[in-house]
Amino acid sequence: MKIKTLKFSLLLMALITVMISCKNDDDDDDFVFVEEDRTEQQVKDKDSILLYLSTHYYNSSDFDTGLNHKYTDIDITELPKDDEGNYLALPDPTNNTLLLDAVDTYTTEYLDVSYEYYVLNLNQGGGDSPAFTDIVRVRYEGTSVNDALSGTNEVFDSSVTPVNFNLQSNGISTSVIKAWQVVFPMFNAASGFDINDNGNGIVDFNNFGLGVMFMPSGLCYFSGTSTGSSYDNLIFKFELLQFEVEDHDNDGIPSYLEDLDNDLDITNDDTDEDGFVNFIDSDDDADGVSTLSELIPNTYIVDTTTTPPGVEPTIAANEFVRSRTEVEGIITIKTVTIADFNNDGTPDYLDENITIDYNE
Ligand SMILES: [Ca+2]
Ligand SMILES: [Ca+2]
Ligand SMILES: [Ca+2]
Ligand SMILES: [Ca+2]
Repeated sequence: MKIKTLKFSLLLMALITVMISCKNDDDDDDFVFVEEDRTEQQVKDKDSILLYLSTHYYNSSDFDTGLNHKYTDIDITELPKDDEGNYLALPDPTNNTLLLDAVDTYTTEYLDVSYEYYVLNLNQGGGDSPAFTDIVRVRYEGTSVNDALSGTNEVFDSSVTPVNFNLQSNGISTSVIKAWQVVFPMFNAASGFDINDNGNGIVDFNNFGLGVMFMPSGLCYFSGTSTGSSYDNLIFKFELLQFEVEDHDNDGIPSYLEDLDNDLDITNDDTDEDGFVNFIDSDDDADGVSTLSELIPNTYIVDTTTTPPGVEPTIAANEFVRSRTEVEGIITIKTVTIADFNNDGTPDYLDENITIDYNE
């Protein structure tokens, strides 16, 4: 039922898009929006970001010890200049480091363009790492390289309280920028947290991912104006606190596993070619048995009130937790496991010739 609504909504959105497009054709003769070429823009953006990284430094020695620094502890400062505006040497090099000497450089392909981006890793984090389709809980602050280079340092977006973002849009919810989908899986979430004893319910996270990303406009809003201007190269200071594995179509298969060709894009995998890609398709092989029913269900009951207390099961690599509840020391964990009835390497939920319903 939920999926039908989703499909209908997607169809509705497609229709609305068509209607808007038609309207534009009729009455917008005087204005033609032309987007910059992505490859050419990336060359300009790379120059801007490298200029920024070679003229700004951060308070590196503050991060030499300790695992719980905050993004608000990160101070990025422009190099001092002489009277003619020429940059001077790095002040106090014992405690400061030029960003260019501190970041790691990476490349990623996106929309047929090879993008270079830069990450300052101040703490990797001690927990697990999110997949590119998961929901992340973060604190962050966003500024623009272009602003900084022109002498302004406005924060266009931030959250000092933890906030959740889905790294993969389902086509209805708004999508985060590609930059976040690329960078957050490089870090680990917190190893754990303590409830603050002030009684205010505030949580102190331990050993979380902490860093700064320097991202070209093509991995951000590109020609969009969410930051106030187009083609902004963005800087995000961030803390990766927690994440939750996302299963967009709630079919039991985590969304990151619905990327069958492993190209880190789940919008191009459609086993049954019905127009609904696998991560929003509840019957991936169109054999009439839902994907969830083609997985083997299991329920574990763990009694932690006994002596010695019950021990939680090890969850297999092809097994996924659907729910977990704890009532008076009794933990109930419901899982599903991928089945391959005829052992041909294609799991039942992607094999249209196998129609076993494991819920019957
Ligand atoms: Ca894919
Ligand atoms: Ca499909
Ligand atoms: Ca699916
Ligand atoms: Ca099926």
